[in-house]
Amino acid sequence: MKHRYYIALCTLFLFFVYGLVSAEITPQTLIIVDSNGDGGDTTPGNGVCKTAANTCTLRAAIQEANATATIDQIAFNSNMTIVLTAGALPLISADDLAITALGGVNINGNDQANIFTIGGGRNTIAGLNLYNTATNTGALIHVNATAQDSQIFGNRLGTATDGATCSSCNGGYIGVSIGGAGAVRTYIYNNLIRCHAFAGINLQSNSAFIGLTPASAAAGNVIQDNQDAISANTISSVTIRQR
Ligand SMILES: [Ca+2]
Repeated sequence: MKHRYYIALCTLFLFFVYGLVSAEITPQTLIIVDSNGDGGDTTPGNGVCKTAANTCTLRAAIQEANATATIDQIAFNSNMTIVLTAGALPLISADDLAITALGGVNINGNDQANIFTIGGGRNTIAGLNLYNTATNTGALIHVNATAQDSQIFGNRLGTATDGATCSSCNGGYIGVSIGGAGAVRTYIYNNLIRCHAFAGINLQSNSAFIGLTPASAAAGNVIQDNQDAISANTISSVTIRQR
């Protein structure tokens, strides 16, 4: 009898502990990329970044973040070099997503037209090294017409970690392009932007401003404080296309 009482007590205790643990489970908000591979997520939207190789790649992380509203940050577990062998990274359609590194993550565009395309609101790309996209089209980061309040800062755009020379580290056609009249308020600051065949920053918006905030910010883009942002580009530093 005493033994039964003990088992019942233990069972109650286990249910109590389970209740405490399960009550603390919250939706995932951070994805950690742990692989420099380029495979996609096997099941976007299930809250877990996982490729067929049981890894989490940047491509899979973006797919998962696009499909899961609670995810707001993608980070990396170590320095790494990612080569895009499966095409440009997926359009960032999520809102409030920050993709951040601390200067040791390289993304080799492998001659794709773009590495990143931002299409959501309040997205951030920071601390990355991007290079080696096509020399006759596209941009390392393209901010498309549906993007709003994008933040692009602390990146090396056109060189790898070691700041390789332009001849050995191709910046591609454009560093950052802001396309279409719809892109609203793009903040580009404290980036090193160099070695692009066309332009460091290319503004295609009908309402674009450099270094100041327009009185009406509804359709304006702000570009400021770039370190050596535009000096090394061979054709044009900044192009502003009027309406
Ligand atoms: Ca998944």
